[in-house]
Amino acid sequence: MTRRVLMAQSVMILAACGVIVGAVAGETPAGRDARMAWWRDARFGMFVHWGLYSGLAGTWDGKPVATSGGMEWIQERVKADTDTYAKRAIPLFTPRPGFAREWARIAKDAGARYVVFTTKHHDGFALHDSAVSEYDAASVLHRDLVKEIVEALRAEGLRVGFYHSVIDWHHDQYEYGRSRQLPHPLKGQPYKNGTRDHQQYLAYLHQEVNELLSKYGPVDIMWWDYSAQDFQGQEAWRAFDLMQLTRSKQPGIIMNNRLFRTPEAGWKSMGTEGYAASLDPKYGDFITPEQHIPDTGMPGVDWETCMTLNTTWGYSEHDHAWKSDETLIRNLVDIASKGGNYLLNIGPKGDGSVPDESVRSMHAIGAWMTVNGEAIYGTRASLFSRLTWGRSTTKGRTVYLHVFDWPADSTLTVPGLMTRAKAARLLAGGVPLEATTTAAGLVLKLPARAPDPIASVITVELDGAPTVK
Ligand code: H79
Repeated sequence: MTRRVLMAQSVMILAACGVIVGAVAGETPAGRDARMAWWRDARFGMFVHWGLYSGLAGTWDGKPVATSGGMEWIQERVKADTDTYAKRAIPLFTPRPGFAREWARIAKDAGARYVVFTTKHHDGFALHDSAVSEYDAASVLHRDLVKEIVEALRAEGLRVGFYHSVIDWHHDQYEYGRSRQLPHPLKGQPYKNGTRDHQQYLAYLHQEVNELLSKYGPVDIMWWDYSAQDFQGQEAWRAFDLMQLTRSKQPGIIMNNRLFRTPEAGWKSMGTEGYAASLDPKYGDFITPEQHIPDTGMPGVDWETCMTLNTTWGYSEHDHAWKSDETLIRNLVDIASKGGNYLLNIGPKGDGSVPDESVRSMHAIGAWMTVNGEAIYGTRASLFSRLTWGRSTTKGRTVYLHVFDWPADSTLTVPGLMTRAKAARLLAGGVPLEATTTAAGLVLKLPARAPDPIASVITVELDGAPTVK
């Protein structure tokens, strides 16, 4: 018996006993840091929600389903069974050639370092060519959309993540009656096909994931969605087996915490704001505040805020509540200053094209990042608990000051920063600034006008490791 077989057996025995081995068996803290390094440095990613719901665009029976909220949930919102939904949605899902290259360019131009896209959302429609499903892009369109998207993203040098819903509103063995908290369009109704066997759904789910991790080259992120307090983890998804499968196929992969819903896995409640600032790595690599930025950083916990540009994830023609450039850029800065990542969503239309407003917003972020990206990429959380005029990030002995409110008297104080400054300059154009260390902290003399009305960055090179009193 080889050592490897022995190890595999002991893992199985431990798992069977309910003793869970670490997220990556035998991974040291240094190994984990190395695996997480690119993601921690990236700070900014683009999320894409795109599937059958995109063509419906928030409209059912010729009427808006809502003017706000997630229209990727339209099947659930109108309580349609999967056949009714598919019949209406499939003819409207018409990916035009080259759509993925447009996404990749938008992400690249915005300064995003990675893209996470929906390989399957709750409606159950798979964007790849699946051997275990006929509810997939290959059966319906004779295309492998995952392949097209991955190739386009790689061509732009972007890291690739798969959003994969473990909730499934299509599969005829998915036992939606097992959870009161997880949504299903037919919730409360008896199974039309008599009894269901959730284990059959799980075999299908694992097989789909296996395909996704085997056929498209390296996958950088697996973004699971989602679990409930009353149905999660091993019971609901055979989660530890799913994670082990994922790691065995993609050793360097980074996974979120959504196969679980417990405090140890970073959850406080069923609300998407209900995160806990803790995460045992056996439940995933990062926690996932949704549509919400935590008030403070969380030392020792990796986190990523995912957020929409308007209020829906999947495209809706009725949602015009677009966030301003100021909000988006300041959100990115705020998140970086707290040591997190920003995963910002676009919802392409049924033909794959991206709404003009989204293209414009992503471009505005990119324009800011072209000048100021140095103060975001590869930085760490602020050394200061609160700055009245803006935010700060750090990189070694460099402190970046992101000024939101430019001082009227041209004097900026960084309270408590006692380390002497070797040099200070505006990141835009490199204009040198006078910097003096005083009893109150570092005092900078600024030009009268802010270089950027949204966030102007000042780089301060310190004489030694920063000390803040
Ligand atoms: O994929 C996106 C959402 O569809 C999914 N996670 C992100 C990344 C998600 N699942 N649950 N939730 C978000 C929270 C539930 C929000 C709800 Fe609603 C509010 C469910 C019903 C009201 C938003 C608005 C979804 C449908 C309408």
